[in-house]
Amino acid sequence: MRKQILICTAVLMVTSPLAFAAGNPADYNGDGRISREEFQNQAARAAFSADKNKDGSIDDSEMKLTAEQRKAIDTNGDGSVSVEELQGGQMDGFAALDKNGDGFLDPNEMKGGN
Ligand SMILES: [Ca+2]
Ligand SMILES: [Ca+2]
Ligand SMILES: [Ca+2]
Repeated sequence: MRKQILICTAVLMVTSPLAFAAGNPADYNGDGRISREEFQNQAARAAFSADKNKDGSIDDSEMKLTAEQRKAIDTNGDGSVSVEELQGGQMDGFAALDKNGDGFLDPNEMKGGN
């Protein structure tokens, strides 16, 4: 269940409709797959841009998270979601999405399909 929440968040952050408008900008080398490094890059950019007031944490006005999502991402349990925790949550999502474990997300894996 916890995994599912993180996957949703990760997919939401990294594969937003905007990201897919002109191919996928996360795919920097254009090989049609997202490597772990490419995903991490995009996750970092997404997390930093989500923190609009640049205070290092993501509050409710900056990203709509359910109480469950917030709890799952807040790994140190201090009640706030930091930029680092958000990135960490997304990388958990990468691991879960990479079904064949080859370190790349192919288009099917990105869609969260089987
Ligand atoms: Ca790539
Ligand atoms: Ca903030
Ligand atoms: Ca925290």
